[in-house]
Amino acid sequence: MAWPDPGKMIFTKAIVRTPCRNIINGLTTTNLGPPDYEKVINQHQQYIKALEKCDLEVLVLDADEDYPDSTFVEDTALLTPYCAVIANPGAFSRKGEIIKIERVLRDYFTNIERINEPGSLDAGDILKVENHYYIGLSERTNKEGTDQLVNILMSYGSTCSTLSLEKALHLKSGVAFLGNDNLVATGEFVSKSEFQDFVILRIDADEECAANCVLVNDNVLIPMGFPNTKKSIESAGYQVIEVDVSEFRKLDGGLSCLSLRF
Ligand code: CIR
Repeated sequence: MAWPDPGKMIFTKAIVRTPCRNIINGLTTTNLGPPDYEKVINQHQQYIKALEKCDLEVLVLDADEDYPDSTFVEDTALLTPYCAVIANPGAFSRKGEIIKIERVLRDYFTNIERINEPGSLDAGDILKVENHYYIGLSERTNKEGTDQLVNILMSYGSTCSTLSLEKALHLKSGVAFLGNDNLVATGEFVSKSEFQDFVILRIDADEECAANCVLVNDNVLIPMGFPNTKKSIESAGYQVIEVDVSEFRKLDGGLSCLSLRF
């Protein structure tokens, strides 16, 4: 079957989930302490405004107290121009998040695919570069999950490659594609052979959190408080919108994790 050329991704919609009060019990590898719920809600609202500024219609799902990490919706599904792939989160406490997300995605996608046990996959481990998908093998995404995803994506005419993560939680914790061959990268990703054909905008260790930025139509959303990253992305010709996600960072979350864009 011939599938349409993905071309430059123009997003029109985003799905976010209101953080639940139970977010204070979310998974974390940091020692930054629990997030402050009021600040969390405030930052989430600013995040929604930033997406709207990028001309996205934002669907805001209700908070789900059963799942402390459920505001990090990006991990639950991979949305492509051809299908939605429902992930199978690698962390046990997050597995059930996919049930409600699938119900929502059914309104927007005809083709729904799934990663099944024993495969596990967090969609934060997938970096889309036009019609090619880089898939990170991480603590959350295993070989079986990766193999299933490769089969699914290839059946829609896409290409894939996999790479192993050494330290980062998710692939997109440390790398972002900004179009025009530009890749923002930090830490272990700067020297990965898979990325050497890109123009790498290198983010130094003191601003490593800022590598989790997102191109949304004509803007790049970056986390607030990282002046060198801001300068470097602006110098590459992008319009930047800063969003404060410091409370989410306490749970290893960043900008991309907070929405599904399509
Ligand atoms: C977790 O550990 O699953 C959440 N606390 C953070 C998820 C962040 N998601 C992402 O980087 N794609």
